[in-house]
Amino acid sequence: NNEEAAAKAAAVDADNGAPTIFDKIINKEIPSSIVYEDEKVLAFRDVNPQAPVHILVIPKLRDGLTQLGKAEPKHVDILGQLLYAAKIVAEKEGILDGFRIVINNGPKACQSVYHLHLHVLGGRQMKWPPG
Ligand code: D5M
Repeated sequence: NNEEAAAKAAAVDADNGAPTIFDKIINKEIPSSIVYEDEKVLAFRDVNPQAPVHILVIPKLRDGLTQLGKAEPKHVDILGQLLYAAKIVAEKEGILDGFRIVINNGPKACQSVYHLHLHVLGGRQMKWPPG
């Protein structure tokens, strides 16, 4: 029935700790359009852009951060580094006058990849509230 199907889909969508496609991007096993990279952080263009500029900023080491809701005190440094990298990316892309950071956490927020990532969106007039 519908309820069963929905529960099944939600289970698949929820965090199961499995490796994600972002590992392959980090290891350069699949191509991506990299915008910024340092020792800890990688930023690349989203394949399904929702704005003229749509870049994902991720930690190279997932370290349990499948989603923001799993953050612990040990993650505070990398969380700060990700946010600062998002600012560098916005600057590089010329959208410092208006950009948005989004983190989808869990099935109810439409998270689809369970490796923490910040969406950096800009290059158009953004609307509020978001969907
Ligand atoms: O966002 C996950 C995002 O990841 C979604 O916007 C598509 C993007 N994505 C998925 N696969 C790739 C590859 N291979 N390259 C670039 N971007 C990708 P979420 O917040 O989990 O819904």
